[in-house]
Amino acid sequence: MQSSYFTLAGGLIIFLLFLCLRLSGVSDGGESTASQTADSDAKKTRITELDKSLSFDLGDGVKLELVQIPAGSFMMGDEQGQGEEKPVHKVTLSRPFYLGRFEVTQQQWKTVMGRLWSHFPGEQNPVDRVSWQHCQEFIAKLNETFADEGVTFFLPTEAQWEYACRAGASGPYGFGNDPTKLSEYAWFEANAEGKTHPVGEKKPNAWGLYDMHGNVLEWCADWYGEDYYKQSPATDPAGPAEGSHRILRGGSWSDGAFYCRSTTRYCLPPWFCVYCYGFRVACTR
Ligand SMILES: [Ca+2]
Repeated sequence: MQSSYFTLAGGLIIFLLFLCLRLSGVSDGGESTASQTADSDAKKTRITELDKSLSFDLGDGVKLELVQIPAGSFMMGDEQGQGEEKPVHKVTLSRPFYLGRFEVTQQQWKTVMGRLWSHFPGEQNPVDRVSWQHCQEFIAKLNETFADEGVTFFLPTEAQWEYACRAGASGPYGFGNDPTKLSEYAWFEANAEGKTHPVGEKKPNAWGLYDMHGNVLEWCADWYGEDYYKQSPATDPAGPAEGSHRILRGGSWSDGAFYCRSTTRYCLPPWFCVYCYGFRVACTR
């Protein structure tokens, strides 16, 4: 009888040991699976491919959409414009790229940079009072965030910007020649009431880009060169090798129609920031 008790106790101990080992194994396996899932989620792409555009998930439900711009050629400059817009010359952009559908908003800026110092309030208003250098910090953070996605963000060159603003049009505006139509496409001196407005409220151009004319002036990558058009390379011009001022394009809420043309060239030192200046980002993939 005593022997039976020992046998029963021994069997029970072996069963409990087996159960412990089994549970331990399940637990290890479970943790491992959860860990693999977390890794997989972390590596999961944060880019959504839409029809001719890319949508980047910046976090907290905030998205950044860039529109596909085809490679191609156009006539850059305006013979009716200011001296620095001449001569009109043929430029070829040899590679397609993506360009922000909208100016970078204050919500996007705050999500990426963590703080905001724009003058005009409004999450969907374009970020303003940012210098060229601030824009580079924003772009560096984007490139860090999407480093594993094969994407490179940058400010557009002024050739890329003008090409995208024209969207195939040859007149002074992306929508044609008639400046009386500018109110349909832009916030500028005549209708902006002295402030920026939420992005995307006006009509887009033929390539689906909003606020290329007006709202905020947009920083471009290039150094400014007054005579650059006289010596510009015909393919993928990127501005002078050095300079003191960076390019801005498109005019702003405070500019008249003439200064919101596709070809108008502004320039300021890269550290300069007031409430007319913002930007949109470009990328290649
Ligand atoms: Ca603009």
